[in-house]
Amino acid sequence: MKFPEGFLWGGATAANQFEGAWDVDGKGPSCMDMATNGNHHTPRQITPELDPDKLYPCHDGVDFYHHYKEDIALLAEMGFTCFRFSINWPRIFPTGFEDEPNEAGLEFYDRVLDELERHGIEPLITLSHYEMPFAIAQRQNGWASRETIDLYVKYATAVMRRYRGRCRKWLTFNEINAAMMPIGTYMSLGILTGDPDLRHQPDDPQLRYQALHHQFIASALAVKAGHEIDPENKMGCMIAYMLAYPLTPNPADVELARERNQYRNYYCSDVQVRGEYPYFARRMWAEEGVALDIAPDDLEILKEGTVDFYTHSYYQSQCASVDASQETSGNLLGGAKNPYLKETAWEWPIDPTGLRIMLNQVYERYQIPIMVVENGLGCRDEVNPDGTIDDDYRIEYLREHIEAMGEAIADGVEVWGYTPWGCIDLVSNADGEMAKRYGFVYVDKHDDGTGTMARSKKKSFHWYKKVIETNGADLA
Ligand code: BGP
Repeated sequence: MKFPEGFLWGGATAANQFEGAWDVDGKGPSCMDMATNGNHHTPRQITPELDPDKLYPCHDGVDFYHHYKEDIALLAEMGFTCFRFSINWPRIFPTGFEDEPNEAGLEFYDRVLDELERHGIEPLITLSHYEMPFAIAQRQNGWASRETIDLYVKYATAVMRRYRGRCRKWLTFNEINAAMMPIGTYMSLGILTGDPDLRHQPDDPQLRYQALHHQFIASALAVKAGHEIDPENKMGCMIAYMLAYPLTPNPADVELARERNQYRNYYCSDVQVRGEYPYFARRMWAEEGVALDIAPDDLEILKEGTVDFYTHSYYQSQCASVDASQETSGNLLGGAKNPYLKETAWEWPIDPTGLRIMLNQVYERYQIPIMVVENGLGCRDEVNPDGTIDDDYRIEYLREHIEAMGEAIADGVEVWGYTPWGCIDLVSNADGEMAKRYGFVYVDKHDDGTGTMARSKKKSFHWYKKVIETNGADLA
């Protein structure tokens, strides 16, 4: 297996799950700061007022804010050439409505970038990873309001100006297609419906697709601004790729899988890569009872703000079946169980070949460079009495996915790099728990909020170091 010269090897994190220090140095509360902990069976609750009797895992995260030097040194020790992280919007604009950015917040990322530069690690920055200042949700219902576009552009511009020349790869929104599902309503769009259940928000496509339209406009304006601020900036989209297979060769299943792939995966990336709504949008809107309010200049803005590269997360595939009894809601994306695949303890099907398939699908459609910016196995880790952690299951998962990505590259797909998720353990997103870990580095923090935050290397740490050293040649 040979990876291209200069292939970027790294890992990925998100501010709200990682940084902690939620109210330090002038930071305002973000939407996810108002979400309680949960687990696989108990959804996180959105509490517009903080409840002193509840636990808010994002408040402390794993305290990257105070451990960044040590953490980046660990990434460097593994040989990282790229680190994907997000900037915490309310650290820069505490409510979103200020005219001037919070200098102390900007200085934190100066320090992070200093450390990365010292170690020769290239940053890849997500401007908004499931987060916005909570005040925007409260005052104008997040992305439901068109006014949020200006607040985002102000923030994105301030950040891209400040770090001009220090970061050359930017992603406008994490998993922008989360808005295609009810779970995206609060998590991605900052809309307060009054229903506290983060995962099972009321299904209101009109509200979600209109808010998503505002995000598309904001993304296109940020892409344009990024190019103006520094012509060397590469601006990317980020899609949660939900690969759907037909459960059977019944043409009705095949058709359902086609539709799911189009709606869930390509509706958003067609807008961001091609600069226009896809041909199938009209029918989708009609079927979902959606009438978009599109302002006169919007379609031109979308055309002028197309991205330079495509990035995505990939964790699992799913099957589509017209037989309702086959469909389960076990994993986040739903779908029918695939009898050929094993599942994680959190019921996410494990499908490395799916990564090769989807990379080919995306490249065939767009012919622009791709980065796999999230992938990984979320599971429990046991600490041995001597403090070591033998996470062979994680090594196996990653090895098989790297192999599949290598095959896609051999197929001819242009892949720039690989940044597996949660390279240092962090708070899980959908469930808000610590028990579900992804890292090469273990963090001593637990679901009840206890723990020393001490970092230790898992077996996968040493394995990934060797993978990077040999540019993917040694995956053993
Ligand atoms: C993606 C998100 C991440 C992340 C990951 C794993 O959807 O972009 O923020 O957390 O999934 O999901 P979870 O943390 O729920 O296991």
